Amino acid sequence: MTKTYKIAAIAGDGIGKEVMPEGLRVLDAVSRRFGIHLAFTPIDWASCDHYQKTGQMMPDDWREQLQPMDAIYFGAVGWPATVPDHISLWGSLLKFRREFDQYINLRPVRLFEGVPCPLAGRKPGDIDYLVVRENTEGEYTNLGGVMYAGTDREIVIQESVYSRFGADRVLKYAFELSQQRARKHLTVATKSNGIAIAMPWWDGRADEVGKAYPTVTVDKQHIDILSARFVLQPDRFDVVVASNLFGDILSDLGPATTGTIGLAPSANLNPERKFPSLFEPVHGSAPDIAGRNIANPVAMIWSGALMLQFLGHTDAHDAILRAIERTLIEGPRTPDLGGTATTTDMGRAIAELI
Ligand code: GGG
Repeated sequence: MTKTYKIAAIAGDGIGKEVMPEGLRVLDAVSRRFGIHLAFTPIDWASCDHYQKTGQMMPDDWREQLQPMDAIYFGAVGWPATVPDHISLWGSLLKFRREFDQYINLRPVRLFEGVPCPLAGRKPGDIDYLVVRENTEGEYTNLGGVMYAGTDREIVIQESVYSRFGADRVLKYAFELSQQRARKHLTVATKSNGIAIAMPWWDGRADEVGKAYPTVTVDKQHIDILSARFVLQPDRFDVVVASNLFGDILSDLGPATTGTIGLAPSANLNPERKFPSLFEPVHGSAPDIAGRNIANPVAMIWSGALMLQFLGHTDAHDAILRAIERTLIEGPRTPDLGGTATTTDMGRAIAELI
């Protein structure tokens, strides 16, 4: 009997609500073509609207509702500004990542044909790498506090946390991924000259874990020069592994060099499949363009392709990628790509090519 995949569809906030229908449109087209059974459960919580109605981002039984799902398809979180960003993020996305142990955040960066590159002289093929971001610890913690609040002696402490368990598993994942690729090259993002305890330790874990992968070449780069090389020499990169904050920044910078972050997808993975994994665009809720139906739906659609690939349907993933590639060459294009098309126009065009 054909398996039916249970997918939670959480649009969230801002442009999440506009790109989600296009992601679902393409998933519907591809599932019909490949005979894949997807059963979507639309969810309106994990949103600031829900917070404004109830005082919390998610219901108390969110875990029970999502645990039976095979995957979570997520739009964006954060907006309107009456809900502070740290409340919306910690009340939804960061909860999913931690409590469902989605410790890998895989973020492909690729320059497509037909998309003007802001870096002079770069062509498709020159920018094609994967950012592997540690997704459950590092600089993203809520450990710390404020002393002498409101006085001129005010002190704020925010701890970063790195565990051997956490570092080793993301490094192992990145080495294995690098080993499967043609170039077999791994860049380890560090800042061991400045962050003088945690980052030399992180580099040491990379050395230790890397012993099992002798075919992978490794270079460690300080985050500052690494960021400059994303712009100046993007062809140096194949797989880049980074702690949570460094990975977050690099995976916005990388797509910006490919023309628009509106193209960038991501997969928040629990590789052991003990918990559902979550697939979402890299971009956020984009209040500046929300409500105008002009957001680029490609990141959402490509994230859906990553979801199908993770569920074992590489053929369906490839079909979506081909449809995206053709649309980026032939149009229609949203304004971030220099066009005048709507989110819906672009989503429809990609779905029609499936
Ligand atoms: N679709 C992703 C989203 O809503 N991102 C909001 C955001 O600020 N994310 C931060 C993060 O990925 O850690």
